[in-house]
Amino acid sequence: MSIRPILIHPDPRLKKLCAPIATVDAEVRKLADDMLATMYDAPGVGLAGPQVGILSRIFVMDCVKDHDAAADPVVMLNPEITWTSDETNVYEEGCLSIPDQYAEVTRPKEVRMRWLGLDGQLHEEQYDGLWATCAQHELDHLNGKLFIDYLGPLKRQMITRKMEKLKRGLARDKGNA
Ligand code: GNR
Ligand code: NI
Repeated sequence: MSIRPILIHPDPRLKKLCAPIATVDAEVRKLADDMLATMYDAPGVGLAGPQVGILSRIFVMDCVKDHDAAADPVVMLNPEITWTSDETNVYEEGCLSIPDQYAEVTRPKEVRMRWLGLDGQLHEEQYDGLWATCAQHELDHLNGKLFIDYLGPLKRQMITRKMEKLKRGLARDKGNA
């Protein structure tokens, strides 16, 4: 299991439509393992392929907040939303690719997801609360969409400028290492 570097916005790879996963093979299982390790290390509650530079329709999530509770890692391949509630929910969202920036996003409160599991079987489950928000946030990543795309242009531009500045600093630090 290895921790992979997380891409920081703006990056063209975070804006791409990701391709479906054709077969569940050893490479996909290794990728899922690495993504879970990377997510828990960050720490975050979700991580999508493009965030580690893999433009495939895969994401991982674990929204168990209670540190004493058992972990509940979920790996979704080729995920689809098959139903959304009319009722919406506002969540203060963040993203590992947009560090330390948070904003309220309105989304359906509940979603029904269908996906291919690492077991090669189709799964379907309904999610609520942070799980539902996270699943939608991750699915957006597979379609090249970030939570800041739901904000007004001014807020989005302010965050993007901060991230450009952060990346310039990181590049400079790397050069001086
Ligand atoms: O760790 C994360 N927290 C989070 C909080 C509210 C809504 C969505 C998320 S997902 C985020 C990790 C991430 O960037 N996944 O793509
Ligand atoms: Ni994200």
